Amino acid sequence: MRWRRLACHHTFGIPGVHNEKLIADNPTFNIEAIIMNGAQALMRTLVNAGIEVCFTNPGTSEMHFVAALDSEPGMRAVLCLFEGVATGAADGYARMANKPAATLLHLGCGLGNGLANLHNARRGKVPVVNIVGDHATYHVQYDAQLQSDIETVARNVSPGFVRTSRSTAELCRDAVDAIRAAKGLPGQVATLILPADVSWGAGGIAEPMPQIAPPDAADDATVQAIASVINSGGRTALLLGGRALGESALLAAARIAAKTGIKVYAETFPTRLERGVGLPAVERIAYLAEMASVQLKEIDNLILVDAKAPVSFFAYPGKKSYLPPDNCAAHTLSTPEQDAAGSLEKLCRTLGAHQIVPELATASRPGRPRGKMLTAEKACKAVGHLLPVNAILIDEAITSGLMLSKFTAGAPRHDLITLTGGAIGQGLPNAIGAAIACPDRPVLALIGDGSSMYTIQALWTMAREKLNVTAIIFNNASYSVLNVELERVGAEDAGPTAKAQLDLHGPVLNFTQIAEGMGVHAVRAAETEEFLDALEHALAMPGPHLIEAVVPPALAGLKLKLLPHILGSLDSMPQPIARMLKRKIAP
Ligand SMILES: Cc1ncc(C[n+]2csc(CCOP(=O)(O)OP(=O)(O)O)c2C)c(N)n1
Ligand SMILES: [Mg+2]
Repeated sequence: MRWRRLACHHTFGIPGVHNEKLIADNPTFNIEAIIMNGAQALMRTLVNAGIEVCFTNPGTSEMHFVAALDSEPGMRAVLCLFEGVATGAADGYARMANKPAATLLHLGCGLGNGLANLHNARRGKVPVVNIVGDHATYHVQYDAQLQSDIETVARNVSPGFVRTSRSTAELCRDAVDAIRAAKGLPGQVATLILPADVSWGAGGIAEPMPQIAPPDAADDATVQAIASVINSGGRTALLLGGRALGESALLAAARIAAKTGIKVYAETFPTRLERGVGLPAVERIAYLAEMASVQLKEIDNLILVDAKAPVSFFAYPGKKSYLPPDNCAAHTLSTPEQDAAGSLEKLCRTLGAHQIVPELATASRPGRPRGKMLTAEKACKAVGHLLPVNAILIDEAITSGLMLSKFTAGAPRHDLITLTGGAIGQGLPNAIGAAIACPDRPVLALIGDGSSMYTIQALWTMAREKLNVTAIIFNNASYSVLNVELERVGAEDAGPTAKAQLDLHGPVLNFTQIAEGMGVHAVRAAETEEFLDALEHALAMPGPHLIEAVVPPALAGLKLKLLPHILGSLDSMPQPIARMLKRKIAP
């Protein structure tokens, strides 16, 4: 009935042909195949596969896909005003929904604008399905203005799946391959390039939900071998990454630790870490390589669970790149292709630890921060003091977030999302995706001022979609962390021009005005009480909200001067003192 009605009113993308005539002339034709163009069939295929959200920034070559949105109520389209917002939103969505969203991007330039956050998704093993429009196949030969090599742009972030669909008939099978590539483990960014004529062509055939085999846990021999390593008596640590940071994996790891006394670490920048009251507290490997070396110093065996052995974020003259000690052996319990939680549970049973009561974080919120002037530390303390139950916490606060983990360790249960690939501009877009994936959960995004400006347009989408996000932007008028890096790389003779490249004074950004200009309620807080009031208000009222925390850089003055010297001497200090200093500087 619905198809009949549609058939009478549309040309279904077949230029110059009346549908009634098409149907009359082809009585044996699959009616759905006649009436769906490529874009409509693709949309249906995505929805069939459980892809229900598309973060869009379209152009002319994507117009049939845009038009198809109205015929597919199962797809929520969310307009983003920069491609980096769309890709970061898809990343945040998948981290929280456990399934991919689609992006809709405009040719090579649009995809290129979205690359940094696709890079973060790739590093986080997060599934994303990019639909990138292209010129019609016959138009390519004319080398029109927007013509570019889209596949080359895509390959860097989508190494496992880049395909230009060649015909409308094949489009949905291509889409299924893309969805399979994205959703299988490890999750990845898959890019399907959609030429305009493949999109508007008639005869699109929607595909059903693709079947994806569940991942296997580590095999018995591997589990036995790892159990022997743990029982061998050497100092052993588990390093959990990727999908080993969810509740069941963490509980299994904590039981193993309670039974055997081994240490448990989490990777530096988790894709999604479940933490807070009732869950095991795991220590993350520090960002600063010298501190990570302190954490790893006396370890003989490092057991990797969906994680890589830690390496320094950057190379520094005279410093190590690979951080485990020379005599430490790395063993793999489970790879990113495998079931991390299942592997840990198997190991737990093999070690006879499955009945052990693990150590869990107990409720311990910090008190209300005091003192008139707001600092980044006090803002983090306020977040720990007020964090609502079941929050999603996004940390791109860079130096201003140094104390965040400490102050939220005993907060109610929450998820933590971090900057997996180091490409800043992730946090605000991630907040959009997380809020859409989990509309009933409060989202708090803590973002550095410098980082926020890469994708500040995210605020507009938050307002338009009425998302329950509280964005806290730390206005320290600086790329503060780069001052630390300037010292660490040994570029001592940096003059005023060099320093100006790290300084955001003149003009100082006014995030409250920026937010209001995009329809987001905003408050500027330079005092502790103002910040607390603003946060209490934001958490009590539906979002979005922006709180501009005007703070001095967390690492400045003497602290900044001393840091390189402390880092340089950690290795030669007695281990308890080195550990104590590490906890003080970056808990
Ligand atoms: C895409 C990208 N561009 C540039 C950088 C280099 N970078 C790292 S941190 C940083 C500045 C961060 O400043 P802000 O967010 O204000 O945090 P703060 O250091 O002040 O705490 C820059 C530019 C990066 N990591 N990623
Ligand atoms: Mg800053």
